[in-house]
Amino acid sequence: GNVMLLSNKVDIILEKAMYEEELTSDEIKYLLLLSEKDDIAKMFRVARFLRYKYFKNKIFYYGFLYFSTFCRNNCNFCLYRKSNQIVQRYRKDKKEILEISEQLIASGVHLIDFTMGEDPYYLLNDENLEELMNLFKEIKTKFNIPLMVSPGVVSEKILDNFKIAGVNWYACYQETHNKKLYQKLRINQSFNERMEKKFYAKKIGLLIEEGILVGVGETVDDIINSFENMKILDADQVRVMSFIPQRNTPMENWISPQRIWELKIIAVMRLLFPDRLIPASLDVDGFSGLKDRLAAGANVITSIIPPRKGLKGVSNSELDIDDGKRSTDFITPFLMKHNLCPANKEEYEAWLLK
Ligand code: SAM
Ligand code: MD0
Ligand code: SF4
Repeated sequence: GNVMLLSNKVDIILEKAMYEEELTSDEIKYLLLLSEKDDIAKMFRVARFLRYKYFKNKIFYYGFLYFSTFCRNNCNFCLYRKSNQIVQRYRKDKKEILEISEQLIASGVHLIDFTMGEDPYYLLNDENLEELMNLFKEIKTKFNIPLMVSPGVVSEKILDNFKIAGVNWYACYQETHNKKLYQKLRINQSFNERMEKKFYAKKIGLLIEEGILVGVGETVDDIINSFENMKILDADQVRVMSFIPQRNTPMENWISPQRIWELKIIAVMRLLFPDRLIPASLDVDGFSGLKDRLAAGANVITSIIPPRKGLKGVSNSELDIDDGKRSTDFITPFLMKHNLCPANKEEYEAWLLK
């Protein structure tokens, strides 16, 4: 059986986590601050145990379609902030979006994440927005695939329309739940409004994804505070990403955090939210970062992007895209080698209905 020697504090906490007993903030903090290799390895093992309990060895694939990189905001961490004049922007047209979606679906993704900057072309023009809604409807009826939108903060009416168009998920990351830090990152954006849109989306039956950025000046207590907010939101998918400094932005000279920080947070999220979806994003360290994130308990691979379509990522906007290392063909053999495998369509859709 599963006999654990409860000789020290880490074992006691991990045993509680294994039985899904609620952890105190002190216990969560203790786990986040683990520094011994063996202790961290034990925590990752419990994270994988809980992942297995709810998902067996099945991993979900999310296609990422960043269809407009225009944005009216000026987030200090983001390459695509409005003031960044040196970045080449694009807005994919309807035909391109359809084609790329078709290609992603054929490659076996379980969902497509339609992401944009807060592009005035859509957000300030009802006709263009309606066309976008129609495109989502079309993709939905044609391919019967789960859809996510990541459009930034939008009105309740727009969220209603996404729901009507058949969209399943609204992704909108707070980055931090420390209001002071938030104001430094998402300058001139309302903290409360961004939170409230997620509550609204949840209320009208959309699934929601909440997420945090690390390496941006947060404390351990900020992370614990974010976990509490994720719980209150009842987020269906929760993510953490390490900050990648971007050229020609206010934070370009920051140092990217050591990855063990993100990995420990992934593992603790798995302990706290064992049945939820937790991404291993290809956008942070590309393909080479996948193994560790999966070992820490992630169960969704996000930022799958087809090569040579002129598409970009966000945090590592080009890494591994055009050489095909962000495609399912490349990733599936790697999963199999590590005793994991892509779920089938029905398995993903069964999770959505729960
Ligand atoms: N524009 C929409 C928004 O901000 O909600 C959706 C797309 S936005 C580009 C998606 C996410 O990418 C952000 O919420 C942030 O967490 C992440 N991101 C942006 N820049 C990043 C960076 N330099 N390093 C790591 N993650 C980053
Ligand atoms: C990702 N680069 O999945 C994407 C992006 C937006 N919903 C997701 C951050 O990692
Ligand atoms: Fe715009 Fe999103 Fe980048 Fe902020 S994170 S600047 S809202 S694209």
